[in-house]
Amino acid sequence: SIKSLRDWLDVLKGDGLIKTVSREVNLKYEIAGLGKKADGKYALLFNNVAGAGIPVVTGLAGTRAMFAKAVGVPTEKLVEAVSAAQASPCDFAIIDKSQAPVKEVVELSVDLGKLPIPVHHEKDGGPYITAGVLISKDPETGAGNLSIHRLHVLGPNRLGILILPRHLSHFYRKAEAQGKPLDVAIAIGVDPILLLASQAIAPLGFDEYTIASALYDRPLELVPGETVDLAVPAHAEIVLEGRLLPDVREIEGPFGEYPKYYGPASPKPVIELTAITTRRNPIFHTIVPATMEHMLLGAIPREGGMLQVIKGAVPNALAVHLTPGGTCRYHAVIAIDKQNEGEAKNAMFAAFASSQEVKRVVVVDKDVDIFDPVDVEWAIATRFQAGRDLVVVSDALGNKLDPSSNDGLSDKLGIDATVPCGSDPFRFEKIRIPGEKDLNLDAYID
Ligand code: FMN
Repeated sequence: SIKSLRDWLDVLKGDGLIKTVSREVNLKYEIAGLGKKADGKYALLFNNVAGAGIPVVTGLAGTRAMFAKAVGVPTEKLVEAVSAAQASPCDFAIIDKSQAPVKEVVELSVDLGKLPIPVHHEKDGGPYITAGVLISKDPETGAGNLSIHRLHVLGPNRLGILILPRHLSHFYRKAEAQGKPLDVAIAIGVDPILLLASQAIAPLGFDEYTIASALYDRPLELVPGETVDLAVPAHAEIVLEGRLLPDVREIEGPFGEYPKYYGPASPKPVIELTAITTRRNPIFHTIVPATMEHMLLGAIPREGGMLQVIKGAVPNALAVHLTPGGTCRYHAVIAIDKQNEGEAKNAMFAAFASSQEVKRVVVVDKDVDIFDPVDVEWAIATRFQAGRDLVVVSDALGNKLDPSSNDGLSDKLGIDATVPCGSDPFRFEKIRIPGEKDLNLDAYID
């Protein structure tokens, strides 16, 4: 199985799922524009980036099938595999610096100008690192954490960062209350497994490195940082080390985000970088915001975590899908094998509880394909009555990047599109033509 970005690029090459661009491309808009065109089809490797000696890759996994290939499971088992990894975490391993490719080049002064950091959207505040896995630790308990954050280049060794109210913000608040900086490291150029693990919706104190190790099916190899008290992925292309400064805020943004709107500019925390370590001839990875690479990274681990929580409440829940039209975050569809009246509503509550971003949940029966928006709408059209089956909760915590929210305060909508228990089964039986599935129309046409 893979253990680095390079391993993954080899797999993509073998499957014809990466194309190389040798023509010169601009960091401003051109890489993002081309990445967007290839979105959901194949990865792009830019070998000739104007003004930069380092190649850029984007679209590492733009389909569920590509993520499943990385994890080594069939596509329909992907969410289950992520969920299982979270349920049975494994130890990581600390290896010696001499064995760690990411330590081939070590520099204690950082000049971000040497990295090929793209500008993605028209109104972005500047170049952004979008595919950095940020490593941090709880300053009190020492528990580790991984998360991805948009990082605005504010100077040669300064990054502005958006920290939504989750685990990193918790650590930062604790450090800041003591007037201390918080050590962080940012790994750029890792494989889809580590990217997926970083997105796990795990309880506070649950180290995502252990979920990654479970997904790799072997201990993820880490190596101590040079200037920070953190272990970093030994096979990353690039690791930036630094610290989140206490009581410092600088303007970060705007930035074109996954809901296809700009996150506004405002004062945000700042990371001061203290070291950069890389492989020889590193490759830089950028995620073009709002592409399927970005959306699925959000959806797959969330679906895995959500399914666990939903099954805890409704054991006969079957599957959950965070739909692309709902930004792969806001709209969930849950299939249940309904046994008791009311279960659909319990499944909704569990979904809302498992992820603060979810604002609409549709619950359907097992004869509905939750990945097919037409089938889901059909269930709503024919099995749902608003007076009976609608749930609305006002003013819960949602997502600040949703422009319809009131700075993150968001209403929650539940739609029970399941057939009421005790209904006449014939009334809700889907029509079917026997043998249709196996008929080959082409064989009949003259
Ligand atoms: N979360 C943020 O708080 N700020 C961001 O700027 C941000 N950017 C992201 C960019 C990408 C490409 C992806 C895939 C996710 C991003 N996220 C961002 C989401 C977090 O990384 C994710 O919710 C993570 O699980 C949070 O981890 P935590 O709960 O352990 O803190």
